[in-house]
Amino acid sequence: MTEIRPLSEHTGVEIAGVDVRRLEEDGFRSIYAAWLEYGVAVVRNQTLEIGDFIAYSRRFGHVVPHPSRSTRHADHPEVTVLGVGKFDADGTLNEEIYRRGAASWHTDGAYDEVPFKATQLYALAVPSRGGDTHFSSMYRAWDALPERLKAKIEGRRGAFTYGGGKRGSDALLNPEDRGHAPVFHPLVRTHPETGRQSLYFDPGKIVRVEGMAPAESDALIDELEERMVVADARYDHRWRVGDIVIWDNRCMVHRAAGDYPPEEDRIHWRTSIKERDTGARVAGD
Ligand SMILES: O=C(O)CCC(=O)C(=O)O
Ligand SMILES: [Fe+2]
Repeated sequence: MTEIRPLSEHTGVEIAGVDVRRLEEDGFRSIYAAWLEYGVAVVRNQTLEIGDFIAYSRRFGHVVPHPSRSTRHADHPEVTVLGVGKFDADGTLNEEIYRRGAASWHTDGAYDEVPFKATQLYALAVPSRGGDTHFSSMYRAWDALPERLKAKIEGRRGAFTYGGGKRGSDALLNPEDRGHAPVFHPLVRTHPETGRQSLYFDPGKIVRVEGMAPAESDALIDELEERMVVADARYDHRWRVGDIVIWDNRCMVHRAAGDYPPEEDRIHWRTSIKERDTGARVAGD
C-alpha cells in the first residue's frame, strides 16, 4: 500500500510502500501530485540498478547531462556521480567534490536559459553522521518578504552564471566550459504547474539585478540572501541507503550540509531533469 506523509508543513513528503521499478501510472500520478505540492519527495527503501534510476527519472521529464563533465558516470553521461574521487592522487581532500552543493543555498541550473525542472538523487552510500541535504520553500520565502521588497523585485530579472555569484565556484567545470554569458530570469516566478508565485534566487549564481546600479544591486542580493530561507519552510533530509529524493528547482532551494567525516563514503547517483517541452512558443501556439 502506498503511504504518502508530509514531512513538514510546507516542504517535503515521504512515500513508502512502493517499488518505483513497478509503478503503475496511477501510483506515479499520486507521487507526482504530492511532489508538486511539497516540492521535495522522498521515496524510501529502493533497490535500483542505474538503468532503473534513469527510467524512473524520465517519468518526471527530460533527463539531460549535467555541465560538469568530469563528474559524469563513464557509461551513463546523463547520470552525475556525487562523492566519488574525493581524494586527489597525493591524498588531499578535494573540497570541490566533498563540499559540492554546500557553499550556499541554491537552485540547480539557474545559469541555463531553461533551468532544470528537477534534480533527483539516489543514495548508494551514507556516512555514519552528517551529510544531510537541506531544503527550503521559495513559495514561503516570497510570501514572507516585506511589501517594500516585493515591490522592488516584482518585474525585475536577475543575471545568473555558473559560479558567478559571490558564493559561487565553477571549479567542477572543464576550463573550456567556463565563462558563459549570463542568462536572465525573473526574480519572482509563477510555477508553470501549480500557478503559485515564488522567489527565484541563487546567491552562488546571481551576478547582478538588471537595471540597478551596482551598489543597489549588491545590497539587494545581500538582503535576498538573508531572507530566502524562512524557518517554517525548511526540511532537512537525513539520508538512508536506498532513498530516492527529488526536488523541484522551480520553487525550492537546497544545499548539502557538507559536514560528514570525509574518510567515510557518501555516494549518490544524480539526474538533472528538464521540462519535456523546452521549445520556444510562437504567439498563439
Ligand atoms: O549532495 C547533496 O546533498 C546535494 C548536492 C547538490 O546540490 C546537487 O546535487 O544539486
Ligand atoms: Fe544542487
